[in-house]
Amino acid sequence: APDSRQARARGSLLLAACADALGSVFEGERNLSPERVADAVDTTASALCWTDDTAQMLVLAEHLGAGGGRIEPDRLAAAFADAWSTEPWRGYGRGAARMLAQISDGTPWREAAQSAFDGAGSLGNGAAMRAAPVGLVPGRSLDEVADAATASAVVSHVHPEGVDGAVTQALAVAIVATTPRGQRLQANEVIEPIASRTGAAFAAELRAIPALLDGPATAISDRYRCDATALGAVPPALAVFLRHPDDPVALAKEAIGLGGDTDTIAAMAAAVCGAYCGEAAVPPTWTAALEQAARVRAAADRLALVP
Ligand code: R7I
Ligand code: MG
Ligand code: MG
Ligand code: MG
Repeated sequence: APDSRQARARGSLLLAACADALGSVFEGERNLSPERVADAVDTTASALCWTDDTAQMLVLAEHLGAGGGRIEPDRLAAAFADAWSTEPWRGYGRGAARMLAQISDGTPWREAAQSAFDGAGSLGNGAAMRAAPVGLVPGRSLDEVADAATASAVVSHVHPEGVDGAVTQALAVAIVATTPRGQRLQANEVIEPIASRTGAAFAAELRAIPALLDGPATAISDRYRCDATALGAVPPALAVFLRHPDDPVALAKEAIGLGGDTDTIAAMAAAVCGAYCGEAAVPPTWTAALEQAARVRAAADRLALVP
C-alpha cells in the first residue's frame, strides 16, 4: 500500500541515500551558488554514490532488521568497524575513522568511544546521520525510540550532544512516519516531543526552528553552524524538512544550499521527508541512478516487518 510502514521505511532510506549522494559533491563548501546546486539536483547526470552517512545508516538498518529491532552494542560496533575497514574511502570523519580502526584492531568500543577527542567523546553528527532506522522500527513508543537511539549512538559518540543528535533524528523520523499524510504537519508537534527528551543545549537550538520556517533559507545558515557537529547540523536539517515536508527536490536544494556539511544535512532532512511522504515521493530519476538501491529497499522492507 502506498502509505504503509514499508512505503514510509523505503521512502526514508532511499531519500536519505539519494540526498547524501547529491550533497556529497559540495561537502565543506560555503556560499554555494543556488544555480550550481539546482543544476546538480535536477540533472542527476551520473550515478548517485553515497558516503559514510548511508554506509552506517544501512549497517544500523540491517542490524535492527536482523535483530528484532533491538540494539546489540557489541555486534553493532563490530559491524560499523567492518563497514569502515571494507570501504574506508567513503568519507568518514577523522575521529570516526580513528575510532573504527581501533575497534577493528581489538580495542573495546567503550574504550575507543570514550577516549575520542581527548576524552570528551565525539560530538560529531555521525550518530545522528545514521539514526533514521531507529525511528522506523514499528510499534515503539517515543521513549523507547529515544532509548534505542541512545544505545545506537554511544558505541561511537558518547558526548551528550552527539547522543542528542541521534535521539533527535530518530524521534523526528518516528513521529512523522506515523503521522497520516492528509494531516497538516504542525512544527511544534514535531519539535516539542523531541526537545523535551534532549539536553538543554539541544532543546534551545530545536526551539529556535519555528522562527525560521517562513523567511529566507539564509536565516537558517545564519542561525546554525551547519558543520559536522550534531548541534550545528541536526537542527538546521529538521528546519529544512519542516519548510518542505512534501517536496524532496526543494528540500534537497535548500539543505545542500546551506553549505558546510551538505551531504549529512541533506541526508538527515531527506530521511525525515521520506518517512513522511513514503516511497512514491522519491524522484524515479534518483532511485534509477542510486548505488545499491536494491539493498536499500531490502533493508527498509526488513525493518518495516519487525514484529
Ligand atoms: O561524527 P562523525 O562520524 O562525522 C560525521 C561527518 C559527516 O559529515 C560525514 O558525512 C563525514 O564527513 O563525517 O565523526 P567525528 O570525527 O567523530 O566527528 C566529526 C567532526 O566533529 C570532527 O571532525 C570534529 O570536527 C567535530 N568534533 C569535535 N570537535 C571538537 N571536540 C566531534 N567531536 C568533537 C569534540 O569533542
Ligand atoms: Mg558523508
Ligand atoms: Mg564519530
Ligand atoms: Mg557529511
